Amino acid sequence: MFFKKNKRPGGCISILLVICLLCIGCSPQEAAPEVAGDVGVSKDLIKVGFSQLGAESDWRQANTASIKEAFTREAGFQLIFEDAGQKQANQTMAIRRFIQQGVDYIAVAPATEVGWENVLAEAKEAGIPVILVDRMIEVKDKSLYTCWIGSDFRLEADKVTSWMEQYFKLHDINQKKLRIAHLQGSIGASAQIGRTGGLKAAVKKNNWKVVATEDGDFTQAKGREVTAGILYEHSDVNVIYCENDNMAMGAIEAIEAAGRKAGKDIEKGEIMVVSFDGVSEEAMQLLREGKIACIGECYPAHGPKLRAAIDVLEAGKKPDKLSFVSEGIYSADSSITQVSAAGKDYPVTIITNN
Ligand code: GYE
Repeated sequence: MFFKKNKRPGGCISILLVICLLCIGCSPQEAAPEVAGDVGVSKDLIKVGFSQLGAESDWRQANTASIKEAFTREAGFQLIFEDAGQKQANQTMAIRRFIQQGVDYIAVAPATEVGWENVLAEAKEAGIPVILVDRMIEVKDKSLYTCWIGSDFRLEADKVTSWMEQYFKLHDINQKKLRIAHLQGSIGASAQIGRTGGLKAAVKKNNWKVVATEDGDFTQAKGREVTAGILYEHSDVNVIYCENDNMAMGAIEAIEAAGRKAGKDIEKGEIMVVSFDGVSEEAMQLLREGKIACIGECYPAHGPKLRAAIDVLEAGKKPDKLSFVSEGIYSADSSITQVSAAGKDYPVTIITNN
């Protein structure tokens, strides 16, 4: 079931607000920089409140940019953007503000999977459809959200571990000698849960050994900090499985600061780094240099799909409940051309210098 659009009295309120702001000699943009398209707002603009969980990674920044690009005034939208600084409590407050503001739609990129029942029940009560972007939530009552757009994080991980398995076999690497360090993303986030689940399954299947598991919170700084500690305690670590590229960048900084080398030749003492996203040029450059061995792609540009879902709702129809984006896997190493995950084969995109 999905909710009917709530026709808001907010248009008049917005016009009054603009007039007041002009009267006190302050431009509306200055007063509310994160409200796009509010100058001379027309009643016809569709008001969308978007609660972004933070700005922790390059992926996140690309995601934010895509949403801001899709929801412009020219396209007929007034976007109210709120950044929660990676705190779910801030997202709850943002959603409550959106409800008070009488938005037509609420979009949320949730920080963690649990803890959404109350605030989403309030949105439901107000008749405002909630669309989830990127991460999933765990709620018994699925009618608390209208639809979800995002990635299959477990599948991403299965592709990366399939690449690792093949690499070790093909290059005669003794898998009994693997000492894996695991850098997890923010605990409780779908991306962390899926990517951790994929590694755990591969560890079990192949009898790999994980010597350290740390929360790197998806940031470069934390990735660097925890890797430095891991290398200090476990000098035999030869693989670092990072749940995103920013943590991988931090891990590589720590590897180099410790006088070690990030690379695939683990028999010669290099440390193999694998990760996820493939969004920033910096990460792709590290991939070309062989410092990151492979990256499971995570597609960030959800703006157009979110807009398409709202268009469907505007037309009085029901969008698909779950909408997965399609993703691949990248490496600069040409020895592995495809991976298999969940019973399917996926080509590896070989990244070269050209
Ligand atoms: O992979 C990571 C980010 O939820 C898909 O969150 C997202 C993840 C992404 O911070 O870089």
